Amino acid sequence: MLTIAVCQTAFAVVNAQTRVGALNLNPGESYLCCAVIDAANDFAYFGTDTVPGKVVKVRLSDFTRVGALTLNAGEDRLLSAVIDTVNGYAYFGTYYSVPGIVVKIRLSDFTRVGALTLNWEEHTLRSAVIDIANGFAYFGSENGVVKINLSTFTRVGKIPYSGALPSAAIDTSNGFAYFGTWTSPGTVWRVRLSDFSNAGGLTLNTDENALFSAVVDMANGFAYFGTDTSPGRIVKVRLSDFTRVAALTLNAAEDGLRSAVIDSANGFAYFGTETWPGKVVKVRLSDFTRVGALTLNTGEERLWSAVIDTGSGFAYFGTYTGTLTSGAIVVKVKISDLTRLNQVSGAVLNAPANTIYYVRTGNMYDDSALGFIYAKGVNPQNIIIQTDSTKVNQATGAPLFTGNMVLFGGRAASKVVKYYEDMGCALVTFSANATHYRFMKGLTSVYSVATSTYTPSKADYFVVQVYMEGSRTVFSMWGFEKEGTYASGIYFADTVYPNLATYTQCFYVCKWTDLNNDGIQQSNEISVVASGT
Ligand SMILES: [Ca+2]
Repeated sequence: MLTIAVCQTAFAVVNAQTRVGALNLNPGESYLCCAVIDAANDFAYFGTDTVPGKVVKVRLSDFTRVGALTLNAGEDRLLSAVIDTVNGYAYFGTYYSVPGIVVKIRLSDFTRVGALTLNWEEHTLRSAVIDIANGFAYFGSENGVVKINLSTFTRVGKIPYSGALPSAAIDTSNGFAYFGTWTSPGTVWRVRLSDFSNAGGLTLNTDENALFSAVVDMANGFAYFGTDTSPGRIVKVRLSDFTRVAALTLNAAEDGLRSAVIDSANGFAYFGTETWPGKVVKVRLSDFTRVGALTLNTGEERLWSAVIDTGSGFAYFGTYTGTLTSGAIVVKVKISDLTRLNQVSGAVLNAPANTIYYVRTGNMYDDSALGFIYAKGVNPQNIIIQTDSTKVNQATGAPLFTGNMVLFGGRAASKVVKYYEDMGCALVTFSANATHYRFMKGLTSVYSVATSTYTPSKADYFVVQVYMEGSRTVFSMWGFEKEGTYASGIYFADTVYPNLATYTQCFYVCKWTDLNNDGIQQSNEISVVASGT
């Protein structure tokens, strides 16, 4: 059941990307040029283009700034970074120092443990990659690629190149690193890691200039380079024979691809733009098409750094901004999910015994709807109540268990539903204004009902939806009022379940009208009024 007084924050959703929130850093923590992530320990680290450089530590789970580390004098303007999550160190490369410096940070206690000064001409370290297994990092300087032995923290050697190398990506499985040049057109330089040799250059086509971002899809054998052009272009390079396969020109005003992350498992890459405000452009790798772009809020501009936590399904973009009174901004973006309703078959109904959690609210209408769904499952499952403090955090509504979940009732009835709506995870959320109840997808109303004519005992509305929280599938049904929630159960049992394979959208908003005026929800009185992904 829902009440009129409910008011909630809505989130911008475009093509299954959602802006979840923004974290404003402190004054002086400006111009985020590089970032690394330690997802297992729940932290990301952003390097600033300031004098001296700073490293800002962000905890991912609650999206808070933990602290900042100010480097030594001369360790200025951090433009590149790599992380060794196995041994617990991050390395940041300086810009504009002559010679260049690589600063080593211990992650466990977030301290600066040393710095390596390169040769005098090896400055402006714009890019870097790491080969953790073999213990080497490679920094792109304005005088070539410099190899560093991480265990001894010493300079090993250099492959000369005259000019800037703004992007880099590494294919450790085949033993190559790739560096993108700041030229017109751009060139991809390949470095063989086994003997640290120049393995050739691939010159791209006209207008494929200034390769400012790069990612590698090791599983499928491709690299993708983003250009600093207007509009931005993404060039796909096949690694097996080191050839240019294709290029994707983005839409107008999707300019200057300064950052990129990849979700190889799900087959997407995300590019951050040099625009005001910034945009995150999503590209599907399987057919190399632009899926869509998420425009961030005013002030969240110039996305020069990014990291991704594919396990939780979030990416984080750092802005190249800052003033005397405000630092840069880290924007959290939910990248998933496009989970289709028909996936409920495998994720819930046919799941092994006792792996699924049905969450009761304690309200008989919600829990009656639970019964309709539960009865369609092939195995016995867990039925819990939301007031069980061993299963649900009573303060936040966060589930305290792993496993897929089925939820009944709206945010006013279920604290778990409220939790997922407020964290930006739920696909369709509830909103009420002065005149309407609304089913929202981000900031967009997908269906609204005038409260002046709303009579739930005669006609009510509900949503059936499925979405992901990281690797967890959440199957959720709720109505504006109890009549709608109850209707969702009978509708699933009678109409959805027998035709589940045909339900290829992520959410369905339905209307029940008491056609025979008996005060009871029959499934032939229910129809879909909106659906989508
Ligand atoms: Ca009826």
